[in-house]
Amino acid sequence: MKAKNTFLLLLCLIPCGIMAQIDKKATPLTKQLYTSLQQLQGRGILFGHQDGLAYGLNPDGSRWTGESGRSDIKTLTGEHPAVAGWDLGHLELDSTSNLDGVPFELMRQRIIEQHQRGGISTLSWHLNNPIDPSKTTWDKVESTIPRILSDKTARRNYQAWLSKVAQFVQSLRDPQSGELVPLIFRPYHEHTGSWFWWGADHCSPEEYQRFWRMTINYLRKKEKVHNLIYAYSTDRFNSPEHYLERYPGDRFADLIGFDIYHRNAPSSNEQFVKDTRQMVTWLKEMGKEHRKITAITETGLEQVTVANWWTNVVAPIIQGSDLTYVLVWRNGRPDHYYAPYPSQPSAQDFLEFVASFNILLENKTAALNLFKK
Ligand code: BMA
Repeated sequence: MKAKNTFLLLLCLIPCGIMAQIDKKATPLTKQLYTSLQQLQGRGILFGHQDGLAYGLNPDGSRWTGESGRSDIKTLTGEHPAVAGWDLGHLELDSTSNLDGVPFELMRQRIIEQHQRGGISTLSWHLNNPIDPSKTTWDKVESTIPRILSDKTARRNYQAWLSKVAQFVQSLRDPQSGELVPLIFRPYHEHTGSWFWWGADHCSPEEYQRFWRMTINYLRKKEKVHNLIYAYSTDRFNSPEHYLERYPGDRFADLIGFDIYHRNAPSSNEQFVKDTRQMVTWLKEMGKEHRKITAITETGLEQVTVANWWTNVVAPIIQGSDLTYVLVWRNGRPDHYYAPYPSQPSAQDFLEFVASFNILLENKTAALNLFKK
């Protein structure tokens, strides 16, 4: 290409905010998905549900599990969620099921089906503590990250866990084309809080960043994983500086997002909208500046106790936000669920939310052909 043309191309790309993926060797499908998600910004928001394709709640509030082709969102709307959330916790222990009882074989199957329908999957990882694998993700063994960074044996043990993640994501292939399924990988989330062993009180910002970069480098370079889009997601934050305090750098994240839960509704409704709207505004600015796509990577009001929560609380937060997706947490138990199901008090409002606020479920997402070549 002539120098002048290259210059013109650059001129066009920079203001459009187009950013190449951090993994230069990403598979063509992964690159295509990332480009499609960039192009989607401002045009519609994908709706996600954690574990939504693995289990949920019946209209009488009891649990169902493992049924093929079922999800609570589909029962209510006729379509699966556009984004399926999954958690790899306990894969590192060689368990057959994850920490919430989802068999990894079922997860593998559902991720492939989700891809075949034109949808996306995202993976979080509530892993146990690599320094003492008998301790859960919530056990704060002193200085886990500093020890992994400084002690060779600890690092090797941790990297052996990463190899299991690599093996899992590299086992996800479209049976027709044989191509690897692209995924959004979102490790070490909510690290502005301190409830996980990688949280703010348990390592310095610099240690967190080094740990993150080592993790991504190991997956990319040692394990040659090239079907991941990397998501960096905090919990609540009180300024862009706070958000970016532990950010590993533009070469180590593709998507930036945050997790936020609504508690004490309805008295806190207004405050929640105000605070979350502020974070979404900052996120949009940071997304533009760093040329990253953005998402609310986890949210929800437990038991969706406000009947018009979707149109009255979520809608004002996400309007004009340019977010790529919003994911609600799992429908785990009758007292611990975040998505509506038929007969749930907010079910009607959810239908209105989807229809009126450009919320994309399975069908519209498939029509976008996010993986087109
Ligand atoms: C939490 C709860 C827990 C679950 C964990 C990891 O928010 O849903 O029950 O084990 O996420 O998925």
